[in-house]
Amino acid sequence: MAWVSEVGGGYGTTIETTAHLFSRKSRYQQIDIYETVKLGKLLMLDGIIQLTGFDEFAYHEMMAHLPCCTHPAPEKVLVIGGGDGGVLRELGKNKSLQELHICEIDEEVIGACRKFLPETACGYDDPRVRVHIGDGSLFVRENPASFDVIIVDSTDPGGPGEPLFGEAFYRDLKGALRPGGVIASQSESPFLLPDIVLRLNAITNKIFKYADYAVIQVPTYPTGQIGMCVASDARDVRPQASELPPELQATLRYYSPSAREGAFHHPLFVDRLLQKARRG
Ligand code: SPM
Repeated sequence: MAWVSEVGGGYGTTIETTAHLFSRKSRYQQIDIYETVKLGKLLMLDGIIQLTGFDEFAYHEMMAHLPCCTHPAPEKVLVIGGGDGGVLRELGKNKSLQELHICEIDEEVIGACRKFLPETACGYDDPRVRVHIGDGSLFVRENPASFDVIIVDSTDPGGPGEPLFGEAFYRDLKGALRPGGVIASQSESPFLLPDIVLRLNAITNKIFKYADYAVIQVPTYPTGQIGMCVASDARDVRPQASELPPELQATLRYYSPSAREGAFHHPLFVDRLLQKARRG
């Protein structure tokens, strides 16, 4: 038995493991996959918890279905990052989507997850999936007016995901949307990283006509939650624009119209942070 930790900001999250299934330094980052005592499989990149089998459904359902339900009729979706395949798995449940593109910089993350996390990486088996290996920030610049929904499933800033936290990238994201398009991006925890939450919300409010911030409960992320920016030039992003088919909704454990509504309601300190972001 061994305990592994994500540490930072003066404290840490520690998980008890039973086996170290995969460990490799790729060209971009350190990739580790563990079997744990209580939380199923654990994926870490550069020592940062990306998912556990225990609660990955919460993050992946919200990141996939919330933006797709913000668009009235999405057909073509792009995931940037998300090499573990969890967002793809959720998108694959939506049969009205026609093309599921993913641009992941680190091919070795995909290979490791397909081998050791098949419950999550099964998303790659969908025939609508097209995999692009490369830098997501370049991919969106090179593919203008191409997608109805773009989902940025990044790790934390500081590693290979660093370009995905800047204003230039968000301008390119907007440029890669088709008319009516919607973006959603991993936007950190307001308890843990309020400066990043402020920065990302200031960017989305500046660039898009409509922008908001939703929080997802994910117990194994430090502070137990993570946020997502949602933005569009076409419509307010809080209301649900399209329904999931009942047979899809029945497969879910987190996303629902009421969970969506609740995710946009915040405690005071977060509301104040978002007001500050709106002022720029
Ligand atoms: N598909 C799952 C990938 C998850 N990406 C987000 C992980 C970031 C978690 N960081 C939380 C902040 C503390 N380091």
